[in-house]
Amino acid sequence: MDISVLNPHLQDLPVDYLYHLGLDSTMDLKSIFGDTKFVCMGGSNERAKDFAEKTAEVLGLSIPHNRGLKPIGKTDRFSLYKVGPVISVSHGMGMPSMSILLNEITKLLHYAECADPLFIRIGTSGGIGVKPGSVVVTEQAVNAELEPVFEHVMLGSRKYCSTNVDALLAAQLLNIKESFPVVLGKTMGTDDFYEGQARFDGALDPPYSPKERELFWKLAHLRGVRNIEMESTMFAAFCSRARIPAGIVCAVLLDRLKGDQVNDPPSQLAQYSDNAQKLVLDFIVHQTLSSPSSKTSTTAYAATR
Ligand code: R2B
Ligand code: URA
Repeated sequence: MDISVLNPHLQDLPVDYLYHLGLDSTMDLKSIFGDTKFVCMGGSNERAKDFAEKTAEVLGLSIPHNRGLKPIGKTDRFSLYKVGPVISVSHGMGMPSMSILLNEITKLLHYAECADPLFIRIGTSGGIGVKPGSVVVTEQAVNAELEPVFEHVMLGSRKYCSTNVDALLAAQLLNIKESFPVVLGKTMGTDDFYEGQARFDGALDPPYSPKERELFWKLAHLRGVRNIEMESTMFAAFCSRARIPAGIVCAVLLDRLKGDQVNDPPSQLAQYSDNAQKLVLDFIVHQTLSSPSSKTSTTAYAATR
């Protein structure tokens, strides 16, 4: 990790409490997290656990059979698992939640003296002219105005940060062969699921017409946007400031050119999400096999709470 970009004020804290994770800097974080290579984040607690279990399976790591895989730290906000070189953690919905997680995970890895982790968001999204079940690998995140910037208000003024992701990581993810379509595209990150994503099925009467929406979809598609979700710009901006290589891999749950409601059967939606997880798992296996230094742990870490 490039410590030159980290907050110098952290040195003045006798103890840094990572409040939302239920961990702090006096703990032996190095022995648990020091060998982390991949930090994989998804919205829900269940999917973080699911991904951790699949990671153990594909890397051939054993999970203590008497206790199963247990989350590390507290779980009222996020659920965090460590399996071999992989952290699987939930980030909740939206940029404020993602921001809290990114700050605390980054500090955690710093205190753990972790060398060069990659951060990957594995999410769900609405496609723009992309079929459900496809996976979009983000080439750049854009905001709800289709601009590649993340706006952050500090001390009453607006600050801007670019939203580029790691081009090499995106290329490596796209290189993995899968049985479902994997496409490269820009990802629009919004602060709302309903009107912020141009839906007509929110609770309130939208202040736009179907014709206006159609024009917006055309413009977005023309600018290279292939999916919409709610964390990408914040995630990309944070990782770019922190100089941590970042990738965003999202399953498409529905094509927004065809509708608003996420109404495929739950088993079908779960299959779509599995596709995004599978692409990242295949990437991790590929990287782990091609880099022996990644094979540092032999067991899935199951911490007590
Ligand atoms: C995708 O799905 C969630 C909303 O349903 C949100 O977290 C996102 O980015
Ligand atoms: N997540 C979103 O943010 N939007 C969608 O349409 C589907 C999933």
